[in-house]
Amino acid sequence: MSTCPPSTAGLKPAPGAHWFPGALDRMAQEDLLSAVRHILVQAPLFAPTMPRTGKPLSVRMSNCGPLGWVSDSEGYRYQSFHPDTRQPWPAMPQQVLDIWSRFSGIREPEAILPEACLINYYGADARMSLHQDRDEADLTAPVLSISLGDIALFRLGGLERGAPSQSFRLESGDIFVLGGESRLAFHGVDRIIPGSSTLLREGGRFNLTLRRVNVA
Ligand code: MD3
Ligand code: FE
Repeated sequence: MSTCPPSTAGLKPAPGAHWFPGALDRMAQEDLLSAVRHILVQAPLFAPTMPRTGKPLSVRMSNCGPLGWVSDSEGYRYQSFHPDTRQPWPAMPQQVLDIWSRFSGIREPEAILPEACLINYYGADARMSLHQDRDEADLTAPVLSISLGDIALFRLGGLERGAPSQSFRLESGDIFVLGGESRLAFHGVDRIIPGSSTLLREGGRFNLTLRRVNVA
């Protein structure tokens, strides 16, 4: 398999941000989707709620890998088991680990592996409001996102909430890597475009987000 490091390919919308439109061809998307479906049999999508208010998020979630991100009235956290089934998260599939090694920009022999793969599912009306990802102890490792299904209108801002932002149409098969100065950038999903992809028979969008949580 060829390597495609962020320094030599893809677009660079902000320092430390790398966008690889069309990184995965249709066959790779279908193969990854089937791995996701298999995970969701063991670890079904759950409905996260906001800390304090208990208001449901519009996105549904699951995870694979040693740790998974969950949110409920107790707060946000990483934990090793599904909040409803209490079962350990399924292993990260090889396809996901291969994508990390090709696109994360982390060079051998560092071999820093992702510990969490958050699976977000967006139905037609789901959104994700502007936020920072800072629940990880290791904020030096990049975050890698994989889009499958309908197009998302993704917003990438700066290090402060009010900073100017850029909007991207993330399509099925796109990979986005956020490292360096962009690791703590505000970001969100304004909406998806229902019916813009034929990948998911039920419509909507999966986003897989690979993260290092603990300092290696
Ligand atoms: C920019 N997910 O799960 S992925 C999330 O499309 C999340 O589901 C969105 O934000 C989604 O936390 C966006 C792209 C992304 C992921 C992590 C980032 C962008 C990021 C971390 C820092 C800056
Ligand atoms: Fe995020």
